[in-house]
Amino acid sequence: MNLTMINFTAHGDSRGQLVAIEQLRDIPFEIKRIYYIYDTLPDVRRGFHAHKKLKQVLVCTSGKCKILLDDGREKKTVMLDKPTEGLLVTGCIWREMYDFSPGAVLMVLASEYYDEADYIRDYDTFLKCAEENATGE
Ligand code: T46
Repeated sequence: MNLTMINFTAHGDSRGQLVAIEQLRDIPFEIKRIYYIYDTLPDVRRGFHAHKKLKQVLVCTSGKCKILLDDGREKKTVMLDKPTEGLLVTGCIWREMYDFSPGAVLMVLASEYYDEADYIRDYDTFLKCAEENATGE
């Protein structure tokens, strides 16, 4: 599984840091939705699903958290701990988010409006979708 990390430029000066994120420039899709996850307890695990069509970039703007990515053949874990770094997640990838540090904020830039029909929440159904993706069916 190839992971794509996107690095954002920090415009720092004596006052602090600023990161600007622009669709189709910094993000390889039009951004239709932004949501963020916060106030998450340290022992909480979220996600447990894949998406059919959705593309997303995950940025931990404050604190840190881990993202488990599973393409049905391989699992990889990514630590997000920089507000200047985004993780691109496209295709049929199972994801779990965990080990949120106190005060962590996970911001997600998404290519589509919220649509429950785009979620694959059953792991066996995900495995079929992942296999179809891998074989180009
Ligand atoms: C994903 C990971 C990284 C909405 O009403 N609108 C939204 O745009 C979203 C994302 C969620 N919701 C509602 C649906 C649930 O009642 O918020 C509640 C929590 O959502 P969910 O349980 O899906 O949250 P996570 O953290 O398991 O997953 C989320 C995204 O849903 C998902 O697309 O990739 O973050």
